[in-house]
Parts: sequence; structure tokens; C-alpha cells
Amino acid sequence: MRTIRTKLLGIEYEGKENFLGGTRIAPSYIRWALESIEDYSPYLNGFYKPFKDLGNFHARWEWDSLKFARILEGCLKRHVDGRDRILFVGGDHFITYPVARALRAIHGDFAIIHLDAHLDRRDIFEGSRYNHATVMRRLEEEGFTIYTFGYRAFAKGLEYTTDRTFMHVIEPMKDILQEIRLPVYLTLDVDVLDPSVFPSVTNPEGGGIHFKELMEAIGLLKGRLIGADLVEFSPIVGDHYKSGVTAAILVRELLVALKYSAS
Ligand SMILES: [Mn+2]
Repeated sequence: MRTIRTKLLGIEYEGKENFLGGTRIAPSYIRWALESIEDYSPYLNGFYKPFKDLGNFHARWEWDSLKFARILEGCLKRHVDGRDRILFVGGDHFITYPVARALRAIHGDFAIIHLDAHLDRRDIFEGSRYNHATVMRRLEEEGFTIYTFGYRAFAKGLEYTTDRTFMHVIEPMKDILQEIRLPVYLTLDVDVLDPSVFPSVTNPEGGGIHFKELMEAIGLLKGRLIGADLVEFSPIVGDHYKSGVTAAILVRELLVALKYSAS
């Protein structure tokens, strides 16, 4: 029997800084929606099954963000093998912090491709340095190389842009992927999509990319991923059914892309 290396881990975490919340319900909602979609991806020409479902990591509501991060990071370092290709389903965007730290310990250096309507580079948000609005800044401070695509809102004076932050997606991403030799980790905040495509996010920003553009972006990453996450789907806001089925399709695409990347 061949070893199944693509895996899915739900992470039921949302920080107390979240305005509307609901993202910790997303992993279970997406699993339910997965039952209603086809197994085959016509975009990437592959099946997302078989994969191993690792279930959900449940973060207790009273935990603070650093306690959550320390526990999840430790768990991943103990249980993840270098051959595993895991899709992490959040949860809010802070989950990328412990996941990236653990994967660096397991895989060595990689570049982070960050698709998001927001930069997530505040120093402090709602009195805390560790949350969904500060996560990319913390990771950059810790030496991670992050390329952000699709941003269209930022807190000027509190956040910063660099030559690695782009409002557009496909064209700059093609250039960057030609430039870099490192393996890639994808962090996908679903609010990079236009709210008409994916309404169930807590900070919707108009002017986002459309579904097929995101499919093209995922296609560019096929074969290069050491891991990926999908974050910020909140089934308690917006049109949860439309968003949930779209999230399930994205999970399918990401699992196929990870499968092609498995060594
Ligand atoms: Mn965002």
C-alpha cells in the first residue's frame, strides 16, 4: 500500500481580538460541504482523495494566543514527518504563526506566499502583539520571507508595504516564482477573493480577485508546496452556504496541489 502523505488538519482557533468571530467553526463546516462536491479537480487534473484527515486541533477558548501557539507548535514538531504535505484549515489567520515555525523546524527554509486582502503587519492590535492582524509582521521579524499578493486595504502609519507586497496577484506571482528557488508554503486568507465570490469573512474588502484567478494562482504553485493553509472563513456571517461550498472546492484544489508536490 502506498503511503498517503497529503493530510488535512482543522485548527479550531480564533483569537479574542476577532470582531465577529466564527472562524473556529470553519473546519467542521468545510468537511460537511466537501461531501457535496466532486472528488475530481478539472483545474489541476487530479483527485483530492485519498488523503488522511487528522481531525481538528481544538484550542480552548480561555487560552491566550501564545499559549495556543506554543501547544500547537510543539504538537506539530512531535508528530509531523518531513514527507507529510499538510493542509491546515483555520481558524483565524494567527494559526499560520505556529504552523510556519513548526514547519521551518521540520523542513528548513521556505518562502511564504501570502494571499490576502490585508497586509496583517500591524505591530499591536487590540492590545496584543500576537493575533490575526500582526501575524505576518511577527513572522518577518523572525526571518521568514513573505510575499503578499492581492492586498487592497492597510492601516497606513501602522503597517508597511515593501517590494514583497503586491496589490495584483498573477503577474507578480509568476515573476516571484521564477526568481525564488526555495520551496513554498501557501497561506490563503479567503478574503483575497471578492466578497461577491466569498461573502463569509469578517473583514470583507471589495475589489478582490475572482475564483478563476485564484485557481490560476494555485495552479502556479502545484509541485512546489511543502504545506498550505486556508483561513478566515466564518460560517456565521454572510452567505455561509455559498462560501462554504467554495471553501470546500478550494480545499480540494489545495489537496490536489499538495499531492503533486509530495516527494
Ligand atoms: Mn485578510
